[in-house]
Amino acid sequence: MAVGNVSVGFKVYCLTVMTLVAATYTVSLRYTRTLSGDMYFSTTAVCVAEVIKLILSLGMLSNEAGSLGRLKNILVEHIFSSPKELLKLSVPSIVYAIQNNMAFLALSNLDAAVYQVTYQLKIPCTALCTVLMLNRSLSRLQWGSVLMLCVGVTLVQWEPVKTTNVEIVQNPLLGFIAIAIAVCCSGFAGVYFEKVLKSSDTSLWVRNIQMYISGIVVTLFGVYMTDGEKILEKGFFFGYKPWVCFVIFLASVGGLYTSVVVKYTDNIMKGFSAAAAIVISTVASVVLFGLQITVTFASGALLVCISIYLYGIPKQDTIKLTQNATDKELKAKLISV
Ligand code: NCC
Repeated sequence: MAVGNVSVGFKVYCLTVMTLVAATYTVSLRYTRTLSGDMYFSTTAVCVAEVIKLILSLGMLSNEAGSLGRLKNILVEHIFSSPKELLKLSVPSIVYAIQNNMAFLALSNLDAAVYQVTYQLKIPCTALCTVLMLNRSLSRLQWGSVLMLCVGVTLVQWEPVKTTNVEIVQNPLLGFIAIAIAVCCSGFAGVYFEKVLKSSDTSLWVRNIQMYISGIVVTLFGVYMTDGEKILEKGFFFGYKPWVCFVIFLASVGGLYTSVVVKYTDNIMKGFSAAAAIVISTVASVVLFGLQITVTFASGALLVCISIYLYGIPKQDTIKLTQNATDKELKAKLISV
């Protein structure tokens, strides 16, 4: 996976897996939050996913290194002797920790389909972060499509969709606030990680390990602060039914595929995948939760998909790096992406 040049087939494979995982993840997470009975602590789920991602990344790195001796050298050089790099990667890990917890909060209060569509607001946010942090500029069509996306998302919420077979107490306002926070976190952390990854030749798996180490510390802090007392009483893995383990598994695998997608493709591809995930999770919500789709919702969802497509079209040709970009290596790498 870590070779510099990869085939188109491999990129399509990564995007497909990421999209299917993302769609399944959203719906499954929502399902676990609507089950009656003992409810698991979502903060522990976020933390366990970080641990699994760290273990899997170590496995991928050892595969890349080829021998235990080389793996040890890489770990000493990039992890144990690089506190500065660890500190650098702790920034996105803190932001992702907040985002991942917000996803649980939002999906405890909103339908999977509403969440998935509204969450696409991360695209303008990512666009803004890209312009500000990567010194890129966007075409007028791209900004226009960003506007169209906002209209689409507004339409989706205009006439609330009704669920028929979910009987839990929900607070939609809290759900939307959680999405707003997740949107900002996703945009910032995604662009920050991309910048760090593409501005040096350091392996993706090393970068992931650096990020997941602080991710574990940060999410453990979240566990302690939010559910500490209840966990002491009921246990860390309280309420871990098979579906919850499945959600954690998806969060881990999905996170790793996301990192591969960011390395080998770009935000355009990620946008297309997101559009596909909306359609898949909407269909799944109809089947699983009896979601009734209104005409307004359908038009809004369609606008969202079209805008994601339009946003993607010109990007490869029209991205211009600003004159004052100083990091030549980063510049060359961004053009080649
Ligand atoms: O929101 P999104 O991604 O930007 O969140 C990125 C997720 O990937 C993890 N990550 C990122 C970089 C990295 N090097 N390692 C990682 O593990 C982060 O921890 C974060 O969980 C999307 O673009 O829509 C996408 O959405 C998520 C997920 O559906 C939403 O965040 C749910 O709220 C998808 N994740 C999964 O399916 C597990 C992601 O694939 C795509």
